[in-house]
Amino acid sequence: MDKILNYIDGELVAPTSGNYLDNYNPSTGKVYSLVPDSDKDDVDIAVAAAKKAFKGWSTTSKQDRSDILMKLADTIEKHFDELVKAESRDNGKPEILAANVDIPRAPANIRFFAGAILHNSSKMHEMDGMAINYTLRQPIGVAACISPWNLPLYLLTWKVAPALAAGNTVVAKPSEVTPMTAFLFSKICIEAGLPKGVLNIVHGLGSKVGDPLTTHLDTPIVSFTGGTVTGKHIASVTAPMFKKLSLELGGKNPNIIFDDADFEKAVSVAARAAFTNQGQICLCGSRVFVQKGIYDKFKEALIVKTKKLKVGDPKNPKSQLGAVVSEEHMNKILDKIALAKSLGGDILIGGEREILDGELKDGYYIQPTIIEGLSFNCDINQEEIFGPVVSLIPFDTEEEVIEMANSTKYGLSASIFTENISKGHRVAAAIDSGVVWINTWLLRDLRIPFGGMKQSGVGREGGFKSLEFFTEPKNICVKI
Ligand code: TXE
Repeated sequence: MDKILNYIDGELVAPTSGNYLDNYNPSTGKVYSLVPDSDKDDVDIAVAAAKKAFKGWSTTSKQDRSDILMKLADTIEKHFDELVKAESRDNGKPEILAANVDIPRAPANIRFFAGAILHNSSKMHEMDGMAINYTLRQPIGVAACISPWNLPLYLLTWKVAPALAAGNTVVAKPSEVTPMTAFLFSKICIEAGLPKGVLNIVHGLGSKVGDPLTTHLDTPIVSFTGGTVTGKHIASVTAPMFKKLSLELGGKNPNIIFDDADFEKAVSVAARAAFTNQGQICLCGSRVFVQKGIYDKFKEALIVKTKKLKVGDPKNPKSQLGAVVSEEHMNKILDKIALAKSLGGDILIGGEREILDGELKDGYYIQPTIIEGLSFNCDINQEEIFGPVVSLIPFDTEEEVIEMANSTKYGLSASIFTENISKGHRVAAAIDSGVVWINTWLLRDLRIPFGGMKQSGVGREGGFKSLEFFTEPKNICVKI
């Protein structure tokens, strides 16, 4: 059985304890590799290596850092097919999705920040001819980057790239549920000639690796993407240590369809926003609010569209949905569907585990599911399900839908469908979320400030916001 290794100080190494955890292929429900069950000892060694490498990396010129990162991006592309297959096998997502979204975004993230660091500038404040203040933005030290299982390589590189471009060194902890592409990425770093210790990857559990990493005295910056409960814990342990903290957490995102929407577009995007990646994207539109004038027509069209979605072998290019990430997660989603029924919800389509044939029979497949008839403030419409489950909620007026959309503790993203441009702007301004799309979903520009309000997160990533996060401003006042 393949053994994944940690990447520390430029070398691929076994965990010091010698212990491993099982790594499952969600499409078959079978163990197919082993992931290091690392602990504090491995974290200490990795942080020490990153700390040692900081001096050299932070004083490497921006151009040289940029060149090395560009080479890293090129090397990822050399291994494109291998990464696509690995991401799909590790996560359960269709290969076609990994090929179109996950894996292309990894080199794109790296190239984006490798370029951005060359175009960054800092501020100057002039004091009426008396003095000038200028602000240096300097790298901070070792960044702890913790990433989740839904978009494994995509989100790992989204953190590592700006941290490294800004001149920090990194200890990363990928999700123990989907470690494979991070492991392949560490081999790619070696192939591309990334200097030793600049990036270190320690695999293992949140409690045994994540905790010692986020609370380590030598990791002054912590960047985390994952669940809100874990984010709250990380905030509580890092705040007393005065660390710089960025949290990208969950979402329960409203998708608002007005009567005057471009109907076909709204239906098609609503299906995509609900079910892409088996609904396991923090930006998924899991609450669809439809204005009453088109509610029945919209519902029928969404059911027809959903019926056509093929749940199947992730390797089959015709499969639009693959497996969800783990047995535990599948059971959590199925429990939520059972709860929806017990609360009086009608399952319009789906609602069951899908059993496939042959070696896929034990895989974690769930039918795309549409629920209606539940109040906007019940558990199903307030808490994240993070699976292929969407809830339909009718509304009358703009005021009413804004109130319902804003009723959750989350505030990550929202979509609004209307052909009335004034209404689109007005509702967008009134929605409590960090990202709002009008007449689209998940159209990402890497320069925008990306992140959530309320319990969806703290801080913003993206563009120069990421470079700001991964640097410390220092003002220098010069008397003239
Ligand atoms: O995430 P966790 P889980 C949501 C989704 C999902 C729920 C829980 O609703 O059902 O979160 O998923 C690491 N200190 N999202 O339990 O635990 C962990 O090892 C430091 C939304 O899988 O938050 C992994 O690397 N790190 C989300 C990472 O945190 C710790 C994507 C995320 O795992 C830790 C994923 C600790 N004490 C789930 N405990 C999104 N926003 O996209 C765990 N980790």
